[in-house]
Amino acid sequence: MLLDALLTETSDDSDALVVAGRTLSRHDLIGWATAVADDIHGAATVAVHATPTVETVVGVLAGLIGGVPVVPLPPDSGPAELAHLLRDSRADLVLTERPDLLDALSDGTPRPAVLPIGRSTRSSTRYPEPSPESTALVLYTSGTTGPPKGALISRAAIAADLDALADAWQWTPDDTLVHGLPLFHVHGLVLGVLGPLRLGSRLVHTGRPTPDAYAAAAGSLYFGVPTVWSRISADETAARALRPARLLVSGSAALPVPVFHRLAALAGQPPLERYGMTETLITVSGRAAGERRPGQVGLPVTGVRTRLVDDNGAILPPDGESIGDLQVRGPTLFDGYLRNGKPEPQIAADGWFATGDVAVIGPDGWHRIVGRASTDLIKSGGYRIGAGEVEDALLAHPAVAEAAVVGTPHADLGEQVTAYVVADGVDGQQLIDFVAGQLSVHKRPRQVHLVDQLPRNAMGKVAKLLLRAD
Ligand code: MCA
Ligand code: AMP
Repeated sequence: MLLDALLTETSDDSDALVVAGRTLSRHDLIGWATAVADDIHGAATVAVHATPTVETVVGVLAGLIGGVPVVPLPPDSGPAELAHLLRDSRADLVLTERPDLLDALSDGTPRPAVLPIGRSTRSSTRYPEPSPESTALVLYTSGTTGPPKGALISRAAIAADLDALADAWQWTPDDTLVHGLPLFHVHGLVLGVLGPLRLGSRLVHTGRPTPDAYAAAAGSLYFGVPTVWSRISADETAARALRPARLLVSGSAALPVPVFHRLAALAGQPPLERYGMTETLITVSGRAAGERRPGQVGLPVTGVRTRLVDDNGAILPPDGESIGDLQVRGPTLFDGYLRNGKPEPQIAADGWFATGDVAVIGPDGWHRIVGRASTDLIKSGGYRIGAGEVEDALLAHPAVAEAAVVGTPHADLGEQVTAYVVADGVDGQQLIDFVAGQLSVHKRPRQVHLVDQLPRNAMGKVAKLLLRAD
């Protein structure tokens, strides 16, 4: 059961939840979310406009209590993206304080009903726990081509992952978790909100993940993407303020080795790295009681198995040298992508899922992520961005003839979105603004190179490796 501990807890916790400075007790959170569950009960799927607010936590919890699958909507989604998410997920209800949000929808898009989360009501209805196999969340994530796909995450997968992480990180009700990550991804929402709700720890969400806010929050357990840790490590006062913390956890992208060492020196401990993805949740991690190794992401968590395969599918030895495609299996895997309202399974009959990441596994089981097999998935500030989606957005501009999007190194963000465009009568900033009018902020290219032609291989395919090397 996903939330049994939360919902049967009799002792109140007056500051169980703090989001961007607003505090809710455990009783108030449950009473409010149950009232919203009364309102949404019977909906097929509910979308939650996932601003960094207590309302988002209440809306998501309401879906989980009432057994309605939740689609978190990135709050900065552009109109094209928002229309896709609502149409593809078939959400029949949107929880938002901003009903004007749906004005962005074009005429052809069916309009879901809109409900504000409100504050005045409390309910003590008791709902039966939905089946563990039922969908808790539909998380939209970028593929190499086309618009984002909805990954179906079951209640059982979330429960299994959170319990495995509680074990790996010695995460208990005595912890105060601090982070300021977006509330529409696995990192900020599943680990960062459902984790404290299931495991009973306090949560302080800082609104934004700034070094000052992390330093002021006095937590025992901190989550961040590498860009957050890099910014903290560059701010000596903030980094030193984290010395009393029990555990700093980094994930969603590779943590640069210099940041690992700088935090070790300033905060008194290096971050513990862990690896995962939307489709698998967190599968590999260091251990709170164990060693930390720069550039390595640890060992499979409880219940998860991993292996490396070569291009022909042959299994490679965990010898610390063989580089192969990482596959994972276990109870934390998703149930497929949503397609025409139904799950489209992605997991092989033998239970293994191909992550698309390239890795090395040592004889002692430690994993090192070498990179992604495809150049078409970019990680910028911990956000996963599909090159194809940004290319489609650029190609929608009438002046653009051809577009190729790649990730190029960026000191703060890991990678930045860089576009190579063949166009006539338009400049780079106009194209950046044009993409921003359709997609989320972080999907905008940071740099646009206007070129006469794109490099192509003998098959006519754009040679992206040449562009990345530029
Ligand atoms: C951004 N800006 C731009 C452009 N892009 N301006 C012009 N052109 C552009 N192309 C603006 C922004 O709007 C912002 O403006 C300013 O530049 C700074 O943006 P940025 O450098 O991106 O910094 P930021 O806004 O502070 O964001 C950094 C961040 C953010 C906080 C680290 O990237 C973030 O929240 N990342 C977390 C992603 C995440 O949670 N991923 C987890 C996925 P202004 O200041 O005016 O607003 S789940 C996952 O990966 C798995 C499961 C896992 O393992 O966890
Ligand atoms: P997302 O779907 O946004 O969850 O992104 C998942 C991807 O993020 C993975 O497939 C990896 O490429 C990358 N990733 C997550 N954690 C790490 C990590 N600790 N080190 C390197 N890459 C990571």
